[in-house]
Amino acid sequence: MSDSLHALHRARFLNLLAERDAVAIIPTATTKTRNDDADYLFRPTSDFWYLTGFKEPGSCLVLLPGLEGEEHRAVLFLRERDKVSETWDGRRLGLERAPDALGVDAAMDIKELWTELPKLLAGRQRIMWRFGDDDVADRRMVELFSSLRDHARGPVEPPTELLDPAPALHELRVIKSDAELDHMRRSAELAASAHSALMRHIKPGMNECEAEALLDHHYRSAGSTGAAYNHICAGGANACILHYIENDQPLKDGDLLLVDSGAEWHYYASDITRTFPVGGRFTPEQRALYQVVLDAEEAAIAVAAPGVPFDRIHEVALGVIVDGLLEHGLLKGTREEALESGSYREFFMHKTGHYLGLDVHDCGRYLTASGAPRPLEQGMVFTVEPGIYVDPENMDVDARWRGIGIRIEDDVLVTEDGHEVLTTAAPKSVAAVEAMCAAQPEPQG
Ligand SMILES: [Mn+2]
Repeated sequence: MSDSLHALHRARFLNLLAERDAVAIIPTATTKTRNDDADYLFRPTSDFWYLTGFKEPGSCLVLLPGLEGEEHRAVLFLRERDKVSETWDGRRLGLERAPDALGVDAAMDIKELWTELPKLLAGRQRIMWRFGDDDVADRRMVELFSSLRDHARGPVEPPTELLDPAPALHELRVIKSDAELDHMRRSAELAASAHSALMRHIKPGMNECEAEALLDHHYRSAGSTGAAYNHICAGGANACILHYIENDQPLKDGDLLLVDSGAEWHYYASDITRTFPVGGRFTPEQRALYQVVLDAEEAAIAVAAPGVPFDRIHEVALGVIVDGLLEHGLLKGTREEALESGSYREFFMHKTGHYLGLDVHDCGRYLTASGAPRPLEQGMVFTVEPGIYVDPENMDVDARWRGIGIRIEDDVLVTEDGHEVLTTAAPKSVAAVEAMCAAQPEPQG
């Protein structure tokens, strides 16, 4: 049976293509060598997965809106079945089973892609193809374009326009359907339970790598494809390195552990950050800054609703962070001066959130066509993730603050009249975090 989720996405995109009188050619990812003859684990591109729900490498989708009242057609190119290859490298769906399994109209051998495309594209003027992902395929596309032009005869016009499919396709991906939200909720719940398990598990003397291992164990043993991105498990001052992924240092009593990790479920991402004390109790300085970040995060989430401009989320969080930094003497002067000069950037150097979906930094525009901040819409999912990071070498602040890095991040769905936080199951108040840290670890299977 075909998966209605992907069939729905395909139908929507085909309608857009029909409006634009364009065909689209959407290849999946290419396999990448890790070292010698070992490859990185394959993952389809998000655009290809969105439209097909098919995860085998060596695949390409061709979408052909019907000409003059004909039906739209979806043609999938994929690897033919092969006993020897399947014995060595794994099962293949194959051409015969693909139409029923995936709901496409026809299946063709990927080896024939570049010889079949000229026939499929005959009489089409606009072709959507994303340049820049694969040099070899880009060259073949240019050759195909040129060959169609050279061989155009009589009434058949050659193609005249090559367009990027991303603007149209990525706009569809910004608004999540209920079926997509089911996957995103599952991803969020899985990540939230992993963060809770980690708070119970971590003790002084463990290593950051043990935090990473527990997250992987949690995700994979639940049947997820794994982590949605490289986990950040940053003890102490490592938290001040925003994309710290070495995760190989010992965890000390008195330090915080910042964990930024999300699960991937049906290739949909969650993205949660929690920061908790390795020894189970915040120091007064850690608690003070933690409360500022938490207040900022909750204030920013509170304003999320349809019609609110996306950058309002950041403005609200930033205001609370700046007030807190002033209150604790980390910043000098007034709120206006700090905002005007950007002096806060020493402690809060990133924005407060991003779209979330098949990609952790999901596609979609943050501005309207006229360049204004884009209003939130029902069905958008985005993260809210303010932070405070005090560089351990910052000699302008009192020594007791140095090396504290805190971020708190939740995943927020815009609903019809407000919002829903998808990641509430991960504790975040000071009391709830300390209580979870004090709880007994779950037995590990
Ligand atoms: Mn994030």
